[in-house]
Amino acid sequence: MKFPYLFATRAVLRFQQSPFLLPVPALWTHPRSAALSTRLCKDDRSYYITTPIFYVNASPHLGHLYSAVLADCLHRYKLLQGFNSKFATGTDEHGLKIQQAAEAAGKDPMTFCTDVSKQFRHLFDSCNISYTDYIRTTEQRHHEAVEHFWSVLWNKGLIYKGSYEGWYSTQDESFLMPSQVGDALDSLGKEIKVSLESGHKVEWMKEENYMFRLSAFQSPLLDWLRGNPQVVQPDRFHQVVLKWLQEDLPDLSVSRQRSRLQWGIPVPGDDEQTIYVWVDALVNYLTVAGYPDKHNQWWHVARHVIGKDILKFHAIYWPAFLLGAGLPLPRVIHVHSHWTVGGKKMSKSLGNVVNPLDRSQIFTADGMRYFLLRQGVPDSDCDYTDNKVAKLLNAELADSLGGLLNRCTAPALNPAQVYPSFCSQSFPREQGGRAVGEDYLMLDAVKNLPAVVEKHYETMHVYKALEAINACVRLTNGFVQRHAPWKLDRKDSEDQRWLDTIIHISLECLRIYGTLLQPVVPETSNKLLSRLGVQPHERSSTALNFLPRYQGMDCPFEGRALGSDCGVLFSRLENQNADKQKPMKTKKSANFK
Ligand code: ME8
Repeated sequence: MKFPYLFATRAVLRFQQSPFLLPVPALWTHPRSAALSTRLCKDDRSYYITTPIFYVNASPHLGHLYSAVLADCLHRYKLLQGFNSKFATGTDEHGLKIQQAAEAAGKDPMTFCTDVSKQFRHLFDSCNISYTDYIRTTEQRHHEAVEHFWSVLWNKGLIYKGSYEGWYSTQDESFLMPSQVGDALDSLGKEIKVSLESGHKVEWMKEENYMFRLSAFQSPLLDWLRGNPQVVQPDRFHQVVLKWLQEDLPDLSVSRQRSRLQWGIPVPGDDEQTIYVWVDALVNYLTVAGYPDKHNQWWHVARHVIGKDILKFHAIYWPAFLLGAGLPLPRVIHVHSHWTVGGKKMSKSLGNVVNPLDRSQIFTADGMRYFLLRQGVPDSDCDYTDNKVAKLLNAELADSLGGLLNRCTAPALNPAQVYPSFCSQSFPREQGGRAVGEDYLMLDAVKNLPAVVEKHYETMHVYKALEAINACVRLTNGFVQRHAPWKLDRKDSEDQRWLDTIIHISLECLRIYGTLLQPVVPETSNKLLSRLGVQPHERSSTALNFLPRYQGMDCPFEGRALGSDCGVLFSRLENQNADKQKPMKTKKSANFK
């Protein structure tokens, strides 16, 4: 993926500056104090995470679900840690492309937006996306927030009347420099100009409108990024933004003539102009936080999950607007790469769009969540196939994790259906019992797992967290296999104690895995923890003390009855050759002894 230099030249932008152009007001004091204020509140237990708000011009696809699942995972993880977490998603409903899509559908824009927005909401509800706020930019609360935000920028002299002449992509709702535009042929063989980055058609636009003094923010933005090297993650995207900012940064057109764009919020005090859809859209994050009156609790802890396609809007325009308005900047912008299909971007014309609702009905909500988070790598694009989903889920959720639970709770090994006792003579802290060297290594790995997982969740490298959990599940399966408890003689009391110890340790491992997996596969984790008899209040990150009996402490679970058997943990998907997009049959997971 190449990132074009978005601000290569100023030549195409010609604007007349307002005769009343004010100096940038006290701007130079904001960047550092705003950035600093993001570091001061270390003990604050508030957490605020957002997804992009999605355009309603088309139905949701796999990529939209991916962003939502990533943000949901972080939100759920923070709740486990005892944070007061707010999580917002929603739909972006204004702009020319929505106006045109509604026209094409023969619906009035509001009905059209409501219909598609409901589809997004239904998808997210079906996949257990536990948002605390679902925002639509057509809501009154948002209208008020945008008007207020605009007025603040206007009153600070950061917006002036000018004229814009240049390329515009309606599909991307984005202005482009000539260096970002190339030649192409449309479906009828006609020559057109397209955005080199997105491939979408661009048109020459010449309009009187309002301009934002983006150029004044070049150096404050550079200071902010250099002073906060973790603010755009992963680092490769941080570097991309730094590079863009070293190019020219022209002022930005922030309105469109109302005669061309009616579907949007009018510029306060000028009914001839509509606010640019990206200003409108970005302010959604503030609206949810309670702007303009009640945003303080949330705004200084905001973090955004976005796809790489909208990096420029979030890492340049948005912080510049916020600095201009005197508001703190986001703590982190978590950027992820894209899902492709057959190595290509999903698009209606290629017919390769993956419908996430269909897929979640086939693979289950947890199955899709697990797949997306296990295979999705923020740094680089990933290719989707149904076959990969089936293979991964069978191997890791059905066989490895489900098989382990099955083994350790099977009535043949655990007829009393309790969390059995740990015997420290069988598994002493120093060698000498029945445990071998590899068993001690396994205990170390599981003990360290919560810290490893936390580090990866925090940086949104969920796939690494899942890789680590899965490696530990394999170690525990190896432990059970190595000691073959089904071969032990139950009539021999020493054997019985050792058998109980093996099962106790394995259940403790499963308890840690189930607790750590809650943000990723909430239903499966609930099933697992309930089967182990772990109560809801025993599932937070404070409960991640692994195997207290080995440390010489009491274990609250020892001797407790297991929860009732509620069937296989995760059903195997029978048909591995699933790319024909047929619904799959499921069958019970492999039954180990
Ligand atoms: O850009 N793989 O909305 P949008 C992974 N309304 N993620 C993908 C993806 C893919 N192939 N395609 C899209 C907009 N996404 C604006 C945002 S925010 C203030 C306004 C995800 O419907 C990814 O998060 O085009 C991307 O940034 C977003 O959807 C774009 O969604």
